[in-house]
Amino acid sequence: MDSLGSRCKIVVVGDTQCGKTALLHVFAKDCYPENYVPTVFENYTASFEIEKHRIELNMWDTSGSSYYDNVRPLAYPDSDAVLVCFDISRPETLDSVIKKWQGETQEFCPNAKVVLVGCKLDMRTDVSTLRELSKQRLIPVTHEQGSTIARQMGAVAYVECTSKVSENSVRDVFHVTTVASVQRPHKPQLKRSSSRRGLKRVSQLPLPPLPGRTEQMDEAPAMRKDRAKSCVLM
Ligand SMILES: Nc1nc2c(ncn2[C@@H]2O[C@H](COP(=O)(O)OP(=O)(O)OP(=O)(O)O)[C@@H](O)[C@H]2O)c(=O)[nH]1
Ligand SMILES: [Mg+2]
Repeated sequence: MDSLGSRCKIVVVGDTQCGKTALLHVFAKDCYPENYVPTVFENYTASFEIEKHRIELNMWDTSGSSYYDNVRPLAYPDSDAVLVCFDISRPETLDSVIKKWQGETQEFCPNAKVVLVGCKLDMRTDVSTLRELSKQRLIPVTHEQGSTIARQMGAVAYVECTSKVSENSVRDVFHVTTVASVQRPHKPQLKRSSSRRGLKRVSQLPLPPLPGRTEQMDEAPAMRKDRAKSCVLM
């Protein structure tokens, strides 16, 4: 946060194709990219209003490719929060969280709040994904596995989302992250009023945010049920 507490820098990391760019596109641009375009670096802006204070979010999208391991650290300085992402349908991407992303974020931004994000929640019940994984005697990452790793790595929260199916689940990720970034000891709780779409998103945020918060109507019932347990604060 800057000295006025009005800016928040969020860096998004995780294995390649785990869903980082889709997450940022849905949140900041209101569009879900069906086609995969590899990232090098990309910046996004949005804003939240918390108790009448507007917080500008400066979000850095990075490449998950090891080819960029030497340039990715350029994104880390002065970050308030790091979203460490993995793909729920690819268990090896959660392994990488421990093997690679935890160490890298600790090394380059030890003071940033870490939120572990399980992307592609919709794929947990996808029949062809389940079939493919079962051939290797695997299953998609469970909620419990994700929250256990989040706890192990000292994350402030574990959140699951699907950029493809639920914009609300994506909003929850940034909601939790922003609140964690601005939180000071003994601060009064924060409240959400309204939100608006587009590059400049303005919303006021509820605390405690999750789990079991009011669900909204633009999701399939199964997804609403999933959202009720999709975030765990550590
Ligand atoms: N089913 C499903 N597919 C998703 C979701 N999010 C992203 N994808 C798809 O997964 C692929 C990779 O997504 P990206 O967001 O580009 O991946 P990335 O993590 O930015 O990858 P790099 O830029 O290489 O690091 C794309 O084809 C997306 O359409 C999701 O929530 N559900
Ligand atoms: Mg990308």
